[in-house]
Amino acid sequence: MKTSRMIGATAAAALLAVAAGGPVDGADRADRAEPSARVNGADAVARSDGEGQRLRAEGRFAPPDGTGAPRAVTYDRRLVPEGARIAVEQRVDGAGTRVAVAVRGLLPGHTYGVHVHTAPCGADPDDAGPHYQHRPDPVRPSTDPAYANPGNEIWLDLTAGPGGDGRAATLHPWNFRTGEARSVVLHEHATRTAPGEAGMAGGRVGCFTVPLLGDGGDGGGHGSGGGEGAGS
Ligand SMILES: [Cu+2]
Repeated sequence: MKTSRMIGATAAAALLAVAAGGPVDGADRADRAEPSARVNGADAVARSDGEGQRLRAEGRFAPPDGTGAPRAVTYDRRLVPEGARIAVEQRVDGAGTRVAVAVRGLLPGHTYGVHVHTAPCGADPDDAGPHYQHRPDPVRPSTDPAYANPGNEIWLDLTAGPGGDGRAATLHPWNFRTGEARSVVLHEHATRTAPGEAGMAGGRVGCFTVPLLGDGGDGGGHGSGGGEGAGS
């Protein structure tokens, strides 16, 4: 499972560079980005090409207000300052699912636990639900390392650099069940791995709603990870 945990900063950069000019990779350009790069104000764009499907979503953190939660919501303005930015990019192809996250404007030097969760963000940090698991743990909350591990979940822990920026990426040989992976949550510290606390990363300090691409129910063959070699 170690091999699926991180594909490294270089790969993350490559994945996030696919859509040029986003607010994280080019924050100074974001405010004058071409309107055509967005779809009716919904800052998530999905498309298909010969290499599979891609999705890119970007957001700017803001606190919840009386009408609900913004798409990127901060629950802790010290660790996730208002105005900090996040971009999530996903690629689904024969190799499986790649997810990359890039942030800007977080607390320099701080390490965040970051995971894909099952539900959209809300005004309440718990609204995002539990971690997405490829093999669901029958026990909740899931703190058994047999299930709460970076091969069975998407962990994107990152440490903000001196300028508050950070990035992480993963590759898993499976795809999400459609509609069951809907947010990326930032937590207050790095993700634990010991039995009884595996997957825990402290309080939820930020959340970004992303309609991550699933297997689409097109036969269900993706979930087993068959074909394409690779293994692990
Ligand atoms: Cu989490």
